[in-house]
This record gives sequence, C-alpha cells and structure tokens, in this order.
Amino acid sequence: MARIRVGSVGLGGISRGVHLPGIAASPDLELVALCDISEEALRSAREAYGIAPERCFADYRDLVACDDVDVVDISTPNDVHFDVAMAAAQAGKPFCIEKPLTLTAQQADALADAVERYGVKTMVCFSYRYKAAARYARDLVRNGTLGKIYHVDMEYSQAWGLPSFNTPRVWRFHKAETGSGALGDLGSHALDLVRFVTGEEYERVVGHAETFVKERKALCGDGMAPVDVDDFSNMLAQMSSGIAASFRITRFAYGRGNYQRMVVYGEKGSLVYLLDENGAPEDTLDVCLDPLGAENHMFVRVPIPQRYRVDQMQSFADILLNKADGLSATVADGRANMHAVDAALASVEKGEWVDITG
Ligand code: SOE
Repeated sequence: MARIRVGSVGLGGISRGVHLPGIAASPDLELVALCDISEEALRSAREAYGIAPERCFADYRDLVACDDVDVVDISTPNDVHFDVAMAAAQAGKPFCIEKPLTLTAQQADALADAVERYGVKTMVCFSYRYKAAARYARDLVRNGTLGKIYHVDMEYSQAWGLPSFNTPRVWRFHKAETGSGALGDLGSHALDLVRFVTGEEYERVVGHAETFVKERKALCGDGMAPVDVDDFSNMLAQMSSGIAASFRITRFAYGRGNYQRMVVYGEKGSLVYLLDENGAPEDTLDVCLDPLGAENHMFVRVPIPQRYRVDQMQSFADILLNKADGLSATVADGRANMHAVDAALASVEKGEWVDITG
C-alpha cells in the first residue's frame, strides 16, 4: 500500500527531535515536503531527509497546495498554529499539530468548527499520552482498580527560566507569539494528561501565576525585551465526578529537567506516575493497592507492560488508516484544553474561581 505523503511545517526542536524521526520510522508515512521561514532549518532538514529543493517552501500555503501532500504536520510556534491548521482543513487535508492547539480558546473553537465542516482527521501532539506509565495509569484508573478518585496532584517542572540559564527573550516568553507562558507551554500538557488518565472534564479552576524575571536579553541587538507571560502557574481545578485536582507548573525548578509527577489518590488505591526523576531514562509507575501497602504507607514500583509502549507519529498514521486506539488527542481534546488554559488565565486576572464552559 502506498505510504501517506506528509508535508511538515515548522522545523524546530520538536520537529527535528520527534516529528521528522517519527515520520521516517513509520512504515505508513513518507515525508515529501518541508516548510520553514528559516533557510538554515529548511536546508538542514532537506539534507537530513533527502527532500528535493522544489519541495521545500518558506510559505506554508505553498506546501498545503501541493497535490502530492496528503497530510500536514504542524510544529510551528504557537501563533502560527491556527493559520496553518485552518489552511490544511480548508484544503481537506488531515493534520497533526503541536500543543497548545491555538493561542486562545476562541481560535480553538473556530478551528474545531472548521475541522468538523471539512471532515478532516486530526491529532494534537500531547506527547505524554504516549508515555507507557501514563497509559498504564490510565487503565488502572479507568478499570476501577483505584476505586473512586478523590485527588489528582500534577507537577510539571523545568528549570530553563532560572536566571543562571541566561535564556534570552525567546518566543516562549512573548505573549503575542506564545499565548501564555509556562501555563500554555507546560500546563497544557499537565491539564491534558490529567484529563487523559481520569477521563473526567474540568468544571472550574482557580489560578495564581507570576512572572519572576520581567525582562530578558533581546534576540536582536544588545537591549532587553519584556517578558509578558507567566513563569509559573499554580492551579486548583474541580473536575466532573468531584475530583479535586492541583497543578504546579514552572520553568524555575532548580534541578529539574523535564520533570513530571502525577499522584492519583483513590478509594481503594493510589498511584504515582513519574517522568525524568533524577534523570531516569524511562517514565515509571508506583502503586499502593493493597491494605498492607496502605497500612505501611508503601508505594511499589511496577513493571510496565509492553502493550503500553506506542509511538506518537505512528498513532497519527493509525488515525489516518482508521485503525487508531482512540487514545490520541484530537482537535476536540485540544479545544477542551484551550478552554481550561484560558479559564486559568482569566482566574489569575480576576483572583477568583472561573467556570469552564465549552
Ligand atoms: C518547553 O521547554 C518544552 O519544549 C515544551 O514546549 C514541550 O511541549 C515539552 O514536551 C518539553 O518542554
């Protein structure tokens, strides 16, 4: 069977590190076109994947218009997500897209409507849905092993915002390009992962967020540029079925790399999902399921069954081939995520709980 021909737009870190290698590794996908506004990024990807110069573009509209591009892979900065995804949908081309889906919930609503109108398949790259320990945790929660869930506590911590890293004012610190700071960048993952594991929706949220470092070295010239987004966000969320969730999202956690910790406390058991703990190469799962464990306050690390090890880009191919497992995020999930992110931002401004609608 002929491979599905992919055109990739946005050739930065996540594309080079995950999307392009994942497309290359899939027996069902073939990379046929590239797009980036950076000539260097375009040249580097072209040479790495052997793409003909006439299939390399600076304007995403030219890539979407190619008759030999069946689907579009989108890894641009956040402020370009909506335009590229809308162009793909209007051309009737399925697409996969990096998180957060869009800059705002309003954009997400419009994109979700267009996807429905044009009937295109989609996937939002909430990449931690493909962590085996997260999938195992999801099964233990969904199959009732833990019983009724009371609390979920979710931490997503990085350190590159700390002054010692001297990170300049990159697009992730500029609201017009990123939408929000740690909240949309890391918090979108955290909010999606808790929704993925619990299967529950967010009903209302209250948040606290600040900007620790108010200006950073400008990318051009010798001056400084303002940071107009959050450096961290602490949130509480009430979920359907009454789950009380808490989130700690930060770029200022000294000693952390790409650290995630989700604790799920249930009536009959609890679990701890961990990523990048003490630099461990694999995600892990600790559980406390038996009365003796509860009595001794013991959580035991469990082996992760092989069936939970799934690749993100192959999952996109499976969606396109109508053989998906249903565990990948679609634009509908991305839209729900954006409504939670926007409600958290609104709560930070108002200093009160905000209901999540839509
Ligand atoms: C931020 O540092 C970042 O690159 C996020 O943008 C990614 O989504 C996350 O997977 C890793 O960290």
